[in-house]
Order: sequence, then C-alpha cells, then structure tokens
Amino acid sequence: MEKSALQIARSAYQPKLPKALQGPVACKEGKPTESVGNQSDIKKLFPNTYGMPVIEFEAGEKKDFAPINVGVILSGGQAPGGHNVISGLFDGIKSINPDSKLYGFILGPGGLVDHKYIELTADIIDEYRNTGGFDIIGSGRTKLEEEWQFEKGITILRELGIKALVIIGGDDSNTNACVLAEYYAAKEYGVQVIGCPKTIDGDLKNEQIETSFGFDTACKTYSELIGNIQRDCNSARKYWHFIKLMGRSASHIALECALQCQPNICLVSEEVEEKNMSLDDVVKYIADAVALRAADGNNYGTVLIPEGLIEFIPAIKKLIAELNDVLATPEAKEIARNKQIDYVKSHISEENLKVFNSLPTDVASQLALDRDPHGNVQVSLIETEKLLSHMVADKLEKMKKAGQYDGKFATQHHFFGYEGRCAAPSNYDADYCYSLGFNASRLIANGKTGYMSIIKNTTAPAAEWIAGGVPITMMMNMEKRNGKMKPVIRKALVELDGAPFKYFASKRANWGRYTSYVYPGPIQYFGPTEVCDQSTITLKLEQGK
Ligand code: FBP
Repeated sequence: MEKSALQIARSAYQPKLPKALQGPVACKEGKPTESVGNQSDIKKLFPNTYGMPVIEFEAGEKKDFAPINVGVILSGGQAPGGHNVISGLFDGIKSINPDSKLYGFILGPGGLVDHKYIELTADIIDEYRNTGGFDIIGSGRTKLEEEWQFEKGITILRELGIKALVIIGGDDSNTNACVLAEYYAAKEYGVQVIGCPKTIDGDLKNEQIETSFGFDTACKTYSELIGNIQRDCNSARKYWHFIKLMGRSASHIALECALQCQPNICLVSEEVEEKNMSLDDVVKYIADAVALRAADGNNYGTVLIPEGLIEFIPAIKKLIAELNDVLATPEAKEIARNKQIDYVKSHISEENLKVFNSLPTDVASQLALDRDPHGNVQVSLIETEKLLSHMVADKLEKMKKAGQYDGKFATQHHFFGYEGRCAAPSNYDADYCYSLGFNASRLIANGKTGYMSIIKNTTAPAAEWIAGGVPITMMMNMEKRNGKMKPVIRKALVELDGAPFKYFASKRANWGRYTSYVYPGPIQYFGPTEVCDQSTITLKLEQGK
C-alpha cells in the first residue's frame, strides 16, 4: 500500500496505555450489578450473564497463559480508531502468549455467519496502525440475533479454535454481543464474547462508559470544516450556511461542534422534543434569529442541524412510531415499493395521517420507506438542511410582508457525516482505542464474557486512565423495536440539565446575534500536548474540567 509522508510518520506512533495495563494485571471485582431498567425481564432473558460485577484492573503478578485464538468483528458505521482497537487487541493477546492468533471476520457480523475471515498477522496489523477506517476487515450492519446465526457462528469458531470473540460496535451491536454471550454461556460452548464501545454518534455512554470511540475525531474533523465555512462566511458575508451533522438520534455531535465553533444557531433535537416544538416552531426559531442579525446588517450566518432532528419533533416521532409498527408486519413486507406509501396512508391513524400529509413529499416518503436492519429510519437520507432553509425562506418572506424583517437570505447547504467517520484518529482516539483493544485481551485472559471493555478517567493523562469491564446487561432495558419489546442498551441522549448543554444554552443568545466564530483548524498529531492530546469539550464539561 502506498503511503503519504504523514501516514509513514503516523504509523510509527506508539499509542499510550494506562499504567495498569503496562504489566501483568489483577482483576478487582465490584458488587453485583442490576440493569438500568426492567430488571426482572432482563434477568430472566440473561440468566447466565446478569448481575455480574464491574471490573477494574490493577497491577498484578505475572502468570503463564496458554495461547488463545480470538476473533474480531467490526460492526455498524465506521468510527475513527477501529484499527487501533484491533492492533491493541493483537498486541494484547500476543503479550499474553506469542502463539495466540487473531482472526478478523469480513464485512461485519455477516462474516461470522457466512464463515468469511482472515488471519490478522503482524504484517497486516502494522499496515493499519493509527489509521482511520474499518477497511482492514470491513464492517457491516447484519443483525446477529437469531439462533441459527449463533449456531453457524459456533461452527467456524470451533473450526478455527477461537475461544473469544470481540465485537466492536454501537448500542445495537453490543446488545447483540450480549445476546450472543448469553447464548454461548447457556449452551456451554466455551466461547467468551466481549464488546467495545464504538460510534461517532457519542450516544453509547453512561456512568461506566465515558465516551464511545470515534466521537472525538469525527467532531474535530467536522469542527475543522465548520470553522473553515465560518471563515468563508465571515469573509463574504452573503450566505446563511445550513450544516447538517451526523448522529442518527442524539445531538451530541452537533452540540460538541457548537461548543468548538460557536456558530450562530445550533438546534438540539432533545430540546426540540422537550419543548414539544412543531416543525413550524423550529422554522420560526431560525427565522427570528436570521431577522435579528439582519437588523444589525448581518445577512449571513451558520446553522448546525443534528441529523436526527426530524425524529424528535414530537408529532413526527409519534408518526414514525406508528409507521415502524405498520411496516414491521409480514403483510407490509410483501407490499411492492411503489405501493408502500398508499399502504401506510391507509393503515395509520387519522392524527398521524394529518402530520404525514403536511410533510414535504420527499420527507414523507423517506419516513415511509426503508429501515436499516435494526429498524431505524435512515435519517442520513433525509435532507433536513434543505427542508429547513426552504421553510425559513418562506417564513422570512411572510415576515417581510408584515414588516418584521428586512434583509437578504441566500443559502448554502452542507451535510457532514461520511467525511469524518474514517478520519485518521486523533491522539485521543488512537490512545483510547488501542487501550480498549488491549484491555479486551485482559478481560479475555481473565475468563470474562458478556462484558464491554472500558477505559475511564480519559481527561487525565493516559497513564492515569482506569481500565476494566462493565457487564453489558447492566446497561440494558426493554424497548420496542420492529414492533416487539426487546432487551437493548439504553441510548444516551443529550441531557438538558447536563453541563455541556447548560454551557451552550448560557452562550447561544450571544453567539446567535454577534459573530463569535471559533476556527478550530485541523487535528494535530505532533506537537504540544495542549494542541494534540485534548479530549472533546463535552467530556471535559461532563467531568467538571
Ligand atoms: P453506528 O451507530 O453504527 O456507529 O453508525 C452511526 C452513523 O454514522 C450515524 O451517524 C448515521 O446516521 C449512520 O451511521 C449512517 O449509516 P450508513 O453508514 O449505513 O449510511
């Protein structure tokens, strides 16, 4: 593979490890745990993996370990640092015993079911150290949830002598990892399953998981681009830029980018829901801000829009919930694509039909069409940035006629999502991911299954990071998916009483009216620690730093 000078320099970077992982470890176990919700249901569904303690590693005595064969799967959307989880895992199992082997399943969980794999040797691993992307083995969104898939999986795991499987994924994939761990434990198949918290969306976090990997690099990449746009915007002073940012559900990415760049407007879906805002309320909120700046002679600005916004507008959320149920029936699955819209229209309540008919046609059809394999609306396909800017333009026209606005409104549209998912990991993500992977090898060596690898205290220098494991069942509750109640990891949305949102809310009126842009610039890999090794502002505020 040809490499750029930066890639060559970067591949020599040795990610930092927490002190506890730098030598042999001992396993400190906490008290038995409970799931975050629906305890009796979750306990019944996971009799073998429920209630296990949280684990913390500390320095221990050197022990001899037999070689172990481990499998690894990358699941779901790409996130910067995935290759470092794999290289950390590789180095970890080799340090346990140099004869250990690592196998990668190709193109996500489907690779396990279809028996597509490669052995990841040192040569391959070295090519991918500190690089972005998931291309070392590819990723996929096949949902691992059926017994026949688990059974096909065990056939290949046995054939390759694999005793532990590491699934690197978001909330849905780690839910599946937990179901698989429980199944293999119940059947006494002798295969451990460990999860790793991945997703640029930042919504896989809780008391035990500080952040999901990739969030840091993706936000820094988007913030560089937003900063560049803001510089352009402030130079030409003629456009309002509507910028949609990835994050299927939660608004963590939009909020973090707002904290980094200080745009004029940033919508936060969770607030829109909390305030029970309609689409028209959202449009009015933006139009009023545009009018306020126009009154100062500033006919330009930036608006950040979280990708999942549409799903959080309460009336639309209700509609989507009913559409999900209607589309999950076997009958609906048989309906030809061109008849689907008519089908849903004739099967939803009158109230939801009214909302459905009020939406622009392309948004309505997007909501009524394909779901991803986990039953989610594919919000990245909905052009909310264009929808909003067109509606704001209409509103401003009306305001002009009523003498409430006097300005020019020219727009540009952007969607930043795929641009950030495979960026070369920041030092934070490079170190965090390597540690997560290395730590997974220690969970495996200690015989754990149904755990997620965790690294905490990550706003401190890496040596002080805390390594351990959290039972996945601890993060679960019951939710409706594809029309049925299922055990799932609870998604972490933006908390309106949390420090990051409160800080943003205290500043936004000022940022809205006066040009206060910050231009963060590109991620720096080499240089002073205060430039290269910082976590997100969200994490710092959450930790009171
Ligand atoms: P994960 O939750 O699997 O990490 O993926 C998140 C995400 O990047 C979302 O931000 C986005 O909505 C979605 O993936 C896009 O999915 P796809 O890659 O299938 O287009």
